[in-house]
Amino acid sequence: MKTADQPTEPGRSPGFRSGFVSILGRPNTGKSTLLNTLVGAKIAIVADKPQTTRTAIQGVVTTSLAQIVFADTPGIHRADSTINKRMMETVRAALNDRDLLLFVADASVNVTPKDVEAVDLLKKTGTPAVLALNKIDLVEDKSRLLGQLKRYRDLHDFAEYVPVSAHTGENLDELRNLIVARLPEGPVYFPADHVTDQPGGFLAAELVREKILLETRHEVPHAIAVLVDKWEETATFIRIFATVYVEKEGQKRIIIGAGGVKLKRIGTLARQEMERFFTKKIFLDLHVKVHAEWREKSAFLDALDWRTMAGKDEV
Ligand SMILES: Nc1nc2c(ncn2[C@@H]2O[C@H](COP(=O)(O)OP(=O)(O)OP(=O)(O)O)[C@@H](O)[C@H]2O)c(=O)[nH]1
Ligand SMILES: [Mg+2]
Repeated sequence: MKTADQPTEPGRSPGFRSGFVSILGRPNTGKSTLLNTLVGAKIAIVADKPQTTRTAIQGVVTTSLAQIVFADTPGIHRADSTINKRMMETVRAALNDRDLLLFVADASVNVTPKDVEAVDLLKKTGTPAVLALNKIDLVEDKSRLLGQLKRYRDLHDFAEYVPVSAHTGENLDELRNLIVARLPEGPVYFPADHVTDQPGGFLAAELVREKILLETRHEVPHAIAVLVDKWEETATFIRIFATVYVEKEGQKRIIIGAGGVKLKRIGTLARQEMERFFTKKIFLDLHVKVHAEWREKSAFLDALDWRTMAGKDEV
């Protein structure tokens, strides 16, 4: 499995379709889960908390007939802090120059004015959008889905309406085929085994953050950032030194837990998943540090984002 590859010299075969598709929607609707299922690899972290995804995550699906270059994005929300404003800048950037937009909505909750605002963002672009009404596995009364689809049809003239479940995989083949059918004929941008542009250090930091999100609640998930400080790799193992940043002493205590038990559990869960992804033995060394108001600090936010990662010295 390759990461951080540059596109190869584009090849082209007759009838081959390819293009760029952004995945957009309100927080927690299952955008990242959908990306992972479509790509067939866990490249974007997932949690039952809003604003899990903080930046654009690339995921590439390649078949013999087509290549879809997806960009998963942060959930559309009203931004207040510097980090939230950046997240919304990422969303806006992902609206431009795309062949298609994939709008993900949650079938298990009612449509709210915030969903209407989110759809308005897409409407302004004029780019065709497919609606994926996700989490249909949670809706027992399937007739409810018709009402939901109608609500979205009233909001926007979507190119397609597809009820799906990113968990069970229901209708995902159909969704993929509908997307491919709407892509132009084009080149092969990436080798067939390329799944993402994200560097290993970013994926590792994200996995640590995911395990913390699972273990914490209230304001703590939003106050966490993870940076890989050092990465030592051999043919058989990777040694990763990472720092978990929090904003307050109290949050540090929560993450470490009594006798360090919670931090140990977080480390074990993250390490196990890294071993599956990188297919090497992992040694993971985690430290927790307080960095007051890091969410407002531009240089620190640059270091967190895989596109602008500056390295620890510049943090
Ligand atoms: N039952 C069910 N749960 C789902 C489905 N898809 C996603 N989820 C759950 O919904 C929650 C949010 O999933 P994410 O993929 O992190 O959602 P997101 O839209 O990427 O969220 P943000 O990154 O915060 O915007 C997680 O608990 C997922 O397990 C689905 O099809 N069915
Ligand atoms: Mg996400």
